[in-house]
Formats: sequence, C-alpha cells, structure tokens
Amino acid sequence: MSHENLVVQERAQWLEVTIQRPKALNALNRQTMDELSAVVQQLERTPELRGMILTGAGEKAFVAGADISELADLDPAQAAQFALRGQAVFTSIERCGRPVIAGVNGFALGGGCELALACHLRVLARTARIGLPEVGLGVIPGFGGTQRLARVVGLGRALEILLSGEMISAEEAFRIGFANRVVEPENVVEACREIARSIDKRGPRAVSLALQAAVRGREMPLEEGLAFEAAQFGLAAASEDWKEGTNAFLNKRTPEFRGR
Ligand code: CO8
Repeated sequence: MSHENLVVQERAQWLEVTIQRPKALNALNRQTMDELSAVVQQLERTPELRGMILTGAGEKAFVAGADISELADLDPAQAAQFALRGQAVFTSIERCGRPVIAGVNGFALGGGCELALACHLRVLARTARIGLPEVGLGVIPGFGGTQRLARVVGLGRALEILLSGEMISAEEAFRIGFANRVVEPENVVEACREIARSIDKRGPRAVSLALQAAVRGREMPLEEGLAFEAAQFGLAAASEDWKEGTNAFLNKRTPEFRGR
C-alpha cells in the first residue's frame, strides 16, 4: 500500500513507519491520520507482524502536532468530530494487541505528544522536546492528551505540562516516566529495534495477552482488572507457546515459539 505522508517498511517482522511531511514538521493533517489508521489495520490483519515502530522523518520533529491550518476554521461540531476521529485512530494503536514503540526523534508537541502517548513504549532522542502547547493557541488537546499524559506521568506533572503549555526536555521526560530511554538522535530507531529484538525472544502470544491485560486493565477497577488478567492467563494456557515455553524451561533448552 502506498501512502502520501508515511513511509512504511517491514523489517524483521516489525512495521517501521515514518511520518513524513517535511513542510509542516510532520504535523498530522487528515490525510496522515487516515494513513496511520490504514497502517494499524494492516498490522491488525497480518498475524506474522510482531509490532510497529513509529518515528518522524528528519532530525527536527517527530510530529509538531495536529496541522494547525486545519484547525483554524472548525466550528464546534466539526471540532468535536475531528477530536473523536483522532482519538479513534490513537486508541486503535493502543489496542492493536501488539507492541508499538515511538521513536521520538525531535519535537513531539500537541497531537505528536498524544501520538507518542498512545504508543506503548517511548524512546526519545536526547534533543527531543515534548509538550502540549494547545492552550497557547486557545485550543485544548483533543487526541487523548488530557487523559493519557496523567496516566503515564501522574496528574500533578501532567497538569503543569497541560496548563503551562511549556515544552520539557528529553531528560525531564525520562525523569518523570514519559520516556523509556533517551539516546543520541542518530540511535533512536536502532534503540527501538533493540527493544523489539528483546520482545521477539519471548512468546508472541504471551506478549500480546500480557500487553492487552496491562492496557485494558489500566481502565478498570482493580478487581475487574485482575479478573481480566485471569481470563488472559487462561487464554495463554490454551496456546502452544505455553506448552513450548514451560517444557523448554523444564528440559533446559531454548524455547522455539510459534505464536500459536
Ligand atoms: N501545523 C502546521 N504547520 C506546522 C506545525 C503544525 N502543528 N508545526 C510547524 N509547522 C510548520 C510551520 O508553519 C513552518 O511552515 P513554513 O515554513 O511554511 O512557515 C514549518 O512547519 C517549520 O516550522 P517553524 O518555522 O515554526 O520552525 P521553528 O524551528 O521556528 O519552530 C516549533 C518549531 C517550535 C515546533 C514550531 O513550529 C511550533 O511551535 N509549531 C506548532 C506546535 C504546536 O503548537 N503544536 C500543537 C498544535 S495543536 C494540536 O496538536 C491539537 C491536537 C488535538 C486536536 C484536537 C482536534 C479538535
């Protein structure tokens, strides 16, 4: 499938997706959102794929936000509709059932920060800056930022970022738990691949079930989340990988998982 604003490659059973709109620092216009949605669908219907790495083209920006030129003239109903559409795309990333790693190579602002938050893991370039500058435009985050940032870094820190609109450094993002790793800019994608390789050693079915338990369980009261975990545990027990992994351990050999 060819895209106007995304470069999509498959490497070692991972989709590597680069957002590429150089004239607008990779800002998300409608077309790019549609293309992201199509890529998530591609991931969902291709069982051989292990996950996805998402990054931005160039050295300056991951994604500098929603495309501001498409926001300026929205009426209230259109604005709400636009937010719902973006939320649906980002939630489909979060719930796709396979790990999605954001390689944040530069500015991740507004919708770009929200996109990184919808991914499961975040690797930041040392030079990256993140923020939710929307209130400075008289706009508010509409692609999940008011909800997901607090879930990742806690409400107090999230509110400072949300209400001040100030950007924070990669180092600060790491300190508050937004970033899993901070690396030199030229190493961002390789660091994502390194995480991918460590995930690939594990049982694919178990990785997916554990991911879903953590992501979905976060939205539930503890008891419900625990019940959901137990159900996923039961599904894992139905897999060949469960038998293979436990037998391999007991027979002191390396497991050969087949993702079934
Ligand atoms: N949308 C459109 N164009 C953009 C965007 C953007 N978000 N960001 C940058 N650009 C464009 C600039 O207009 C400029 O274009 P041109 O060369 O034609 O003038 C080009 O990219 C390069 O940008 P700058 O010249 O500004 O580069 P600087 O190095 O001077 O500054 C910054 C870099 C600091 C990243 C600066 O570009 C900036 O502040 N960008 C806007 C960041 C921002 O406010 N993002 C939040 C947008 S709002 C949002 O994301 C809401 C999401 C939820 C929507 C809910 C739906 C209702």
